[in-house]
Amino acid sequence: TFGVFTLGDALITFDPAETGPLRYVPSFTRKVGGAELNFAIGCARLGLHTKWTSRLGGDEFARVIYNFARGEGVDMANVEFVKGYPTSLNFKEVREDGSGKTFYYRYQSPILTLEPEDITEEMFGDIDLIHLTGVFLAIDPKNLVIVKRVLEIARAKEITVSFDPNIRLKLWTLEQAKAVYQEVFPFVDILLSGLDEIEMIIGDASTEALENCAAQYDIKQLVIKDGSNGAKVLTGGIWYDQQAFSVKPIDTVGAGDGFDAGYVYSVLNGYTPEEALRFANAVGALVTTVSGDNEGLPYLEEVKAFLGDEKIIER
Ligand code: KDG
Repeated sequence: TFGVFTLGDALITFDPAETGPLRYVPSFTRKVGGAELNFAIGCARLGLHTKWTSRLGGDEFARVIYNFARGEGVDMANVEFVKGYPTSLNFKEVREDGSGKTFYYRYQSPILTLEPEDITEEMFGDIDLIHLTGVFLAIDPKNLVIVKRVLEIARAKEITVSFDPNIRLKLWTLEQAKAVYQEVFPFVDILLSGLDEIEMIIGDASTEALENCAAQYDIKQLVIKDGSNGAKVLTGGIWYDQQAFSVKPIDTVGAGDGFDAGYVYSVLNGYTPEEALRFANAVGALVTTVSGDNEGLPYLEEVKAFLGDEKIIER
């Protein structure tokens, strides 16, 4: 099997018991979230050996996150508990169409204690791909130093790097984000961006602008995710695209992370660009059919059944 490395912050996510404005929602279900952890769980469910590097608080919620991720089969060797730091919280508002809003209580995240020296070459011995996202970078300016260290190790060891900008304007400004992405993009092999996000970053999502972006940063696969409109990839100078699957979304949060996991799985397994987009679209679609940021992430046989490639006997 292939080895995947990611790093990032996790949160306790409070999913609303009802749709509609948060102020009218009296009860919530306690769940687990965090973009990079969602990705890690997605990879683990598809059968990849997935290492998640993180720091958790010294509270009860930290245990919830740890046990949840471990139960999902994520490699937790690089995860430590830090006393005195509370677990960050995320209250979600979900609308009827499954889209939502985020209300963070994220002021002193335990991941602030992660230092560049904590990243060692030994962590990457069995790693074939490194996946990073903009959420970790948005949490603290120091995290760019950590990410650069990871990227330098990736370059030295010739490990493929995938990156999702995952813009969170509640955590930093677009100007800050753009300045940091400019430093990261030259190291990225596979860029997995939402259409709206790439438009924000490069100011224009026309074919020409995207091709210039890929050329400027030498991005081997520029993947553009457009939700229910499907996805496309520019690779080897050619565009490929695939329509999205039609599902009834309940909660769209985490769909992009699921897509990333599906795409990475496909690349590692040598799928063609069309096959990779189709597989990743399927994972993203399935995520939206279940409430929670990662509960809907499918196991490999579920994706295959969804795609009609294999049958699951249900009764
Ligand atoms: O991509 C899903 C994430 O946004 C969610 O799980 C919470 O990590 C999170 C964040 O910072 O928004």
